[in-house]
Amino acid sequence: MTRIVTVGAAQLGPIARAESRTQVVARMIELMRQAKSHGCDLVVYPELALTTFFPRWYFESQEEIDSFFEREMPGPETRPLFDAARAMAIGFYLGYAEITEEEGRVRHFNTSILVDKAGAIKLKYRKIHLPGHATHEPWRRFQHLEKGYFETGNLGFGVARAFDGVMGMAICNDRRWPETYRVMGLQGVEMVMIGYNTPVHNPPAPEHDSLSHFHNELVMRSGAYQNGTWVVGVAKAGNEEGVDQIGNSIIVAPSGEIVAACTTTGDELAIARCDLDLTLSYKNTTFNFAKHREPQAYGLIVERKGAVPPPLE
Ligand code: CDV
Repeated sequence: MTRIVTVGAAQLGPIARAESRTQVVARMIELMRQAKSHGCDLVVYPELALTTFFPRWYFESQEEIDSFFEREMPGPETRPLFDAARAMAIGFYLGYAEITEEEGRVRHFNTSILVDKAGAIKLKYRKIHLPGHATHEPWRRFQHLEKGYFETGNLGFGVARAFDGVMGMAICNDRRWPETYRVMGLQGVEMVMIGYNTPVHNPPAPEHDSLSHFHNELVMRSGAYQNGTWVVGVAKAGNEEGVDQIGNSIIVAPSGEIVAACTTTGDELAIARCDLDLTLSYKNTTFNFAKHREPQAYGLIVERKGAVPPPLE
């Protein structure tokens, strides 16, 4: 028996700073309707899908920063998305900025949730690899203040049983790190969903700009293959408030092959019938971790944060 999950990569075009959550949610519901009409079980939206990508601006006022965050999920403006999904019996991955009180203090996370067809939150993830910088850097054409506006996620790379498989999540910059896939791979993940906002221009390394699609595909294809998992990568695309985003949303099979892709820079759905049992061909052979991994021989010092080359002779 095969386990088919039909997935819609629900790419969003630019979201203006003036656009309300209600307007954005209406766009998301329209993509969800299209997905349902094509038989999708699940739609995957981008990172920070409810607003413009606000870390591109330096704000002095914490109140202004907090205006981009959700205090409850669902809240009044996001409930229509949950209601539509439940009415259509379709699940979704949603990225959003989360403000919460934990351990006696206010905390900010870049978060995603996986919601099942009945409207229940099955898994929550908080972004671990925050890119960019913590303080204002006026030399940049635009800011990338994720390290200033969010804390490092504290939920690890967990997985959950849902949609008849083992599902995992990551957010944007996480997709460039092999640990992301491997930690979930070691828990048997069969589908990793990843929302992202990636500008074409990389201010600290403009020589990478022309390679942005190549790198986007490289990391998700290798993460999929090396862990025998489906990967669904979904972008915010187009020119958002003067900053071009790469788009390039893709669905990748456990073979590393791209099986569906968005081709525009606007709201667009790319759909694939993902057979979760295709993961077995990789998990049971080349990447049979129990049989072939040799972690005791790797000489790893796991606590080390940076790369430390051996001393010169
Ligand atoms: N939102 C992101 O995490 N963006 C990063 C950029 C800054 C490089 C990314 O990895 O796509």
